Amino acid sequence: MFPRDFAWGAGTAAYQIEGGWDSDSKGPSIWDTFCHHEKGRVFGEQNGDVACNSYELWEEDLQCIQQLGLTHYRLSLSWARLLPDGTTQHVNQKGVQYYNKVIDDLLACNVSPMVTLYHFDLPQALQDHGGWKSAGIAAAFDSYARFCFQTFGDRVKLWITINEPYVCAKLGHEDGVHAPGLKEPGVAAYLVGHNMLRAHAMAWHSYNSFYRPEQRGAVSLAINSDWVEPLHPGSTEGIAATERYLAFTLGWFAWPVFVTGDYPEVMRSAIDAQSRKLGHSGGSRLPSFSQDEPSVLGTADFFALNYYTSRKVKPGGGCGQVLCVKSDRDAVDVLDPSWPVCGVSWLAVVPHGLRRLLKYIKDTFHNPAVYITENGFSQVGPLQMEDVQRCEFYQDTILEVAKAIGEDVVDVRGYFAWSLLDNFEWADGFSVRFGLFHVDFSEAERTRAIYRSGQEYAKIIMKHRSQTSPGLPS
Ligand code: GBH
Repeated sequence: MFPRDFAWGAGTAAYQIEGGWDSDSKGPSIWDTFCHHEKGRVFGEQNGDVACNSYELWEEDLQCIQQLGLTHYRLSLSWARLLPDGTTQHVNQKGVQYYNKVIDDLLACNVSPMVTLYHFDLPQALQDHGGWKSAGIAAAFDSYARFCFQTFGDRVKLWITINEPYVCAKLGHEDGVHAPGLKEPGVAAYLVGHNMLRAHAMAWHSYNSFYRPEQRGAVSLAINSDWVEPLHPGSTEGIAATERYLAFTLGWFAWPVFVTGDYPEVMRSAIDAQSRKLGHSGGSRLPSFSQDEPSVLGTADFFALNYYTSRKVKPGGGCGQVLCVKSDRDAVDVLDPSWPVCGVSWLAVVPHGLRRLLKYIKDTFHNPAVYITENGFSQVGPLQMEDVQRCEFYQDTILEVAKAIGEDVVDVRGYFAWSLLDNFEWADGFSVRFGLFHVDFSEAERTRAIYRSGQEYAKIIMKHRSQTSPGLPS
């Protein structure tokens, strides 16, 4: 059912698990600043100062990884831990040592690392120079990426440059609910998304020219997308709204990289039409790619998808007389009442949406190799170690992945559960738990304990690994 070398993984991100926020001369990141100084933005004024304390407890994480029988582990590097002021002028050797140990330990246990360079935690020093809104950020990211390829690329063969540019752009610079907490609707998100694509493309070209010949790895960016369908399948407006919705999430980043080197046409025309309607003068709010820079087209060696949920879509939504992404998109999403919602309000459980999205990706983006780099199920409120719903969720979802491979012939290469551990869930703090392992945040030891769903995932992995390699020693 699953290819023999299928990647069975789980993921985490540096700020969500590491703690050690100022240990060993780590520099502050925008999430440190956001949590420490912005009142009322994060649940219970919580922060990632300690989180799971993985900076000190890495070996316990490794035990969890082994207990699950993972073949792959996805982690992110803290840019400000490696380069405290964001630049390669100052390298923090303690940070290098930490990640060297993590990578070496994984390999010693026969687990392959997938490494994300950027998972929401920009060095504050770079934010002070304009952050992702400034054009210069792309070169800074490229230097950081080269440093990482140079330092870790002899052992790391799967790279994600940027995690979820959509979330950084929209939640961080339009809605202001993520760091850096800017609320500059209708303009900043497009600029930030653009600079993230430029940064990603520069890093991919650096890898391709200078590191790939020797290191032979693969580089992509992780794109988050819900599966969407029209609320009223017979409505022409509904179908058009659904297309716009997809263009403004998945298409925003995948179209330039996989199809044309530019944004989806429907996205630009919708933005420009809205600008005209509200009398916005000046050029398009959606930047253009310069001919003088290396193209973003073709800068992904595989498709990295973060999928959590599905939506029904109808036309509408906006911000009155203010320009914003929502009104540009002119498409609102609603939850189908027949879909159960787990934990957080946004997460409707729709495993079949993943299969449909995978088929859509195959058909739209030229049949790429796909890694599902995140997928998970949260719990909120009364804690259940016997989390049977999440067990079902993983069974159902992995079955849909199997159908995508077996029946729709999508080239899926791996599946990464989100997350290895309960962790700092951004604006929701520690109130939302995505882990396969429970972490007790009330005590200093941060004890990890496997959930029933962790045991279930381990069983699934064991079953498939033995089925897919008949007769071979593991
Ligand atoms: C992922 O994003 C992140 O990569 C990961 O770090 C995180 O822990 C994980 O999700 C679980 O949340 O509150 O109505 O504005 C997933 C994509 C997009 C899902 C934004 C939540 C917010 C909906 N996310 N969305 S709302």
